[in-house]
Amino acid sequence: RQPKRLADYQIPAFVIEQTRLRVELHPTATRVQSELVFRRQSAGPLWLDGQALTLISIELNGQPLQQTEYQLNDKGLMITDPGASGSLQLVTEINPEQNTALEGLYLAEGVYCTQCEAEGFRRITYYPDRPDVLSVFTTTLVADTVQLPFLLSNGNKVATELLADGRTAVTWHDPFAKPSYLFALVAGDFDRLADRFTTAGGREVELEFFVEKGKGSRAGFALSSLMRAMRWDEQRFGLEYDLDRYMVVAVDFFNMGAMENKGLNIFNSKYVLADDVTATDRDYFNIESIIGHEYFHNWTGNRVTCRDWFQLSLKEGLTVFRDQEFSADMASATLTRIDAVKLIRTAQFAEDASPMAHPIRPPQVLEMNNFYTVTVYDKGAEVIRMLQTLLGRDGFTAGHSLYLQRHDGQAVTCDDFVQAMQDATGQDLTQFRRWYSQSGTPELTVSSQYDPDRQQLRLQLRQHTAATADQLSKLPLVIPVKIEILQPATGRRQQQLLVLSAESAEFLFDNIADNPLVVWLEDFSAPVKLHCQYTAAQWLSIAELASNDFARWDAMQQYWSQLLQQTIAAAELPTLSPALLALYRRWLQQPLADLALTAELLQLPDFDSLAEQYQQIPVEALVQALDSLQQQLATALYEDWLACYQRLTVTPYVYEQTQVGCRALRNLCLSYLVHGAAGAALMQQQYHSADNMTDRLAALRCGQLAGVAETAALLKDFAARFADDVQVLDKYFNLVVSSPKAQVFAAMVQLTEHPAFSWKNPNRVRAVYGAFSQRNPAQFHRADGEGYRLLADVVGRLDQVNPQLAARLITPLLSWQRYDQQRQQILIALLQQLAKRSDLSDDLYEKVSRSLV
Ligand code: BAL
Ligand code: ZN
Repeated sequence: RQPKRLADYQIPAFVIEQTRLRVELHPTATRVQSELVFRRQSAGPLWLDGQALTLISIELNGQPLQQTEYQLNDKGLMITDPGASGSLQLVTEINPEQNTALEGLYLAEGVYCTQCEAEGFRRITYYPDRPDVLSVFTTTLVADTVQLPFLLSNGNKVATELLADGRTAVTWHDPFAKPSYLFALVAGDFDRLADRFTTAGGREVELEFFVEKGKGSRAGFALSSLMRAMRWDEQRFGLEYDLDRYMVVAVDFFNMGAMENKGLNIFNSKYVLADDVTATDRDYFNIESIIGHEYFHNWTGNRVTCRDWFQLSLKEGLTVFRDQEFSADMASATLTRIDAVKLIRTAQFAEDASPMAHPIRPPQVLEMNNFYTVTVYDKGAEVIRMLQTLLGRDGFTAGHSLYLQRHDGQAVTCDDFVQAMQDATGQDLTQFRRWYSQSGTPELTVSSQYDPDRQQLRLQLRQHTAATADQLSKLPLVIPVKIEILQPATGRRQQQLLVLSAESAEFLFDNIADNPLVVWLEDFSAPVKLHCQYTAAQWLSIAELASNDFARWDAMQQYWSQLLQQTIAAAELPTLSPALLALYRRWLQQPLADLALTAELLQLPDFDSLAEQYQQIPVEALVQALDSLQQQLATALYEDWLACYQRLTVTPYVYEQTQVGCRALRNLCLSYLVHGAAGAALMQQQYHSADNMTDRLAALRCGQLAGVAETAALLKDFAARFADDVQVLDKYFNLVVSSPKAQVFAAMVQLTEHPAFSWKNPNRVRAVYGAFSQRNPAQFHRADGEGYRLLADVVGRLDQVNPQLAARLITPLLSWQRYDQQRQQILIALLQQLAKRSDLSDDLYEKVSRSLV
């Protein structure tokens, strides 16, 4: 199998100026007529990608083409010389009902729906399915509108015609030239929720949400989030919406979170539907962030798109950065940052250490679906954030505007983006560009020396990036390091940005009167691993004194991580120091104004964050140490957890930040209290009295993770109460599979027999097996390999149904080098078994083969 390489990029031989589609919908035989108006722009044949299509007819300029005039294979269709310009008419047939891969056009639960990014359009008709072919689309959908009253596509609705046979033909025209990956169509029956938005420039926009019948009332928050996102992009970046309509459709069958198709976003229902009884604070946060993300793509992705798929981070890194900035303004800035950093430190650092390591602009790809990764998205966003830190907010905003102005309507590269930043600010970003081509996690080692006689502070910084699976040699990067110099004795403090661009550097600070304490990497100003030899007392001081709230949380993470490393190395269980207990007590008795931050400060790091410190992960030791710390904290501070829990008053549910913080802290207290004598009663009481999903679910989760026997009855009640609600059932599945007890395996078998479970629905499969592998370290990493075998079976079974999903689920099995000999042997055997299969999809083949190199 041949990967594609960035270095081989060539401009397409033909542009498609107009694309006219007529799609006659039928469950098993949908007919797609297309007319492509083409013009040559360089030498070469006209190549049209096509997969799983039946070609019915082909005409060039109105004349049927003979079979000798074109070549057809299972990847596409080639016409050697169609002339300098002309029009090609094609008719193809597809089977949406059989399409369980959920790429291209598929039919699920009575809704026709498309997913074309990255290469799904080629499953609808033959087409140059690459992002640098931009075309103006006119699309007619034909269907029985009694069954399918809403026939939607991109742009503006321009005609509706009742046909003689009783069907209806609805035509849409999108005036903005776009690549095929942004094409969408939807046909179905929905609840519709609508509103209007007036842009800063006075354009009236119709906003429409289409959701499962009966759930229209749950789309209100998403709709209001969309309006906030539209206003925010005007105010922060001066960007207005450009069409008369903005439509969002929510479906339960979807491979990803959402998709930014021009004027017609398609969303996974879980990121649209919310009300207080069924959605948690976290769900509300995610909905606002993803609604924002897809909306922001309208400029960063749609108006200016990618030249080729290697440039994916051009739109995704930038748009994740934009959605993070939006969430920081709408919700809590500190918590938004903590969330983003947790993801980098767990999933992204793990990806760097895995056989799938790649830079944010990968140089080669076999299956593009495998590169919608935390590296491309989230490390990509960190790279954009570093540009903002280095150039300043005004400089960054000027660069962003120049980029969009210069490239509006074009398909461009990451280099074009950096060039615009450089041109707008006059700063040389030559070395900075290495972040795009170099993979791996840089390690930043820092130290400080204070000379009291000279009142001088000397800071030393050194960077090193270890070889990764894809790349042996590494070069120094430009690393912005935000610091604060604290002088605890006098309370003086100064914040500073250091820029490390060589392998090592020293920085001198004069007039430092007292022995200082340096807070390193405020706000996680670069995606690096920090090595800093502080004592436990110093970490606790930073957690108490730093000006930067993120840095306070980070100091607690470093504190716990260091404690666990030391005790695990000594083969001991950790114990709690009086200083730690005193600090925790102070925070519990007098929480900070930001209760959500207080909750984060009082929470132990999770297994994955701690595991990232190790080349070989000591699974049992980490699980035991975390259990032990949880128990010790629960016991030592029992009265304080209880008093804090009882002091925080419960008010009728509203999703707003003060209440969110209050619930977070209260539920954290409960997570400790469930280990004590009164725990079960408190948990039951909270479960039954909650007027919202956040508190109800938290009660269940606390009980489930602590192994409280009474949880079983509550879980049963929960499943029955929400038996008809798949969004909530997914939460139930998550809970069941997070049980740290061995019975979880039998419970998972039962879940697959649940009437709501379907192997064809990615949400259900993720809710069971994705959650099991990601949230249950004790059972997933069982030494006898039972967890690994289960996941390998599931992946093997899913590959034929939905290869994209299978390849995502396999991720935790790939990093066998990170575990001990016994686990390594089990994992290698499982991967080898998969590798032997001749029918393996490209998606799975790429991952399995890279892991076995
Ligand atoms: N473009 C795929 C979905 C997203 O990142 O918005
Ligand atoms: Zn995106």
